[in-house]
Amino acid sequence: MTMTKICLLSVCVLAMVCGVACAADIAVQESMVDNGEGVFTIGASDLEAVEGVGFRLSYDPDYLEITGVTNVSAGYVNYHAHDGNLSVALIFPEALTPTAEEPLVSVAYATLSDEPGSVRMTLHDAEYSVGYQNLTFTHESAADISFRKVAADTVKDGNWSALTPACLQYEVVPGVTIQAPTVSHGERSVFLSDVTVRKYAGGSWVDVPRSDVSVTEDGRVTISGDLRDTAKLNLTFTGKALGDANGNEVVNAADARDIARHAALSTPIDDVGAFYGDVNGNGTPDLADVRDIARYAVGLLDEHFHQR
Ligand SMILES: [Ca+2]
Ligand SMILES: [Ca+2]
Repeated sequence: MTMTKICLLSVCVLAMVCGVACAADIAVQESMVDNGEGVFTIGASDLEAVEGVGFRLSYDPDYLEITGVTNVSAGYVNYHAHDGNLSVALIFPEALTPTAEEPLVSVAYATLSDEPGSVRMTLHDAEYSVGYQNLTFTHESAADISFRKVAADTVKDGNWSALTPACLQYEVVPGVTIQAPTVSHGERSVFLSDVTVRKYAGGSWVDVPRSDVSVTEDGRVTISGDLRDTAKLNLTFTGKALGDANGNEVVNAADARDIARHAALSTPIDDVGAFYGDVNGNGTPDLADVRDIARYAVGLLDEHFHQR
């Protein structure tokens, strides 16, 4: 009994200290999602042992419709979306310490336009409860979510093969953060870092010079030059065909040979070559891939490495 009292007391003290001193944060976790229908998530950090969280999100209702809110942490959710405002209340059956990485809720949306867009999301007036006390903190944060329009995705649509390179093409509005996409196969993944860019300005599409486009090692794409009249950007990220271990734009016996040397003699093959050479997606460029690529090269297998 004494222990319980001490514990309750310490929770209250912690809560009061936290309520004053903590800059607890609730944030929209994605910066880019696809237009049409989809979900983005909201997470929280620096909240300790909370029994409930409430927040309000404002957005542009002319571009975006919120169609539902699902609690992805344990507990119950109530929400109300109206006229560019989404109010959310979460109640946890047991006190929870959310982490920034783990989402609290996922929010389903539909964009009201087929065009790419960017919406400023503002989170307001968060309130949370610790030790059965409501604690409010005046906290407002804003971030832009960009909605991209995907024009082509050979990996998602199943066209990626020995004849068709991995490719993702999409449109965005200027000013958004652009990250080179990764393509995954089995347990490996690589960046599609080869990018070409066009801009829509003055009613037509114009190529952006390669010298104006740079991609950092961690995949951040920067476009320099004058984008003032640009309504939208089209980005095409291209990788290699499946099986093109040596990256020379064709899948043939030379790729099989390089993987065979790598597998048998431990001749180094770079990470990108290892990714594209692993045609069966088991995580290793091995003799099974050598066999499949060799069979493809002589016409026994089709471009998806299936029996003809
Ligand atoms: Ca090749
Ligand atoms: Ca393999």
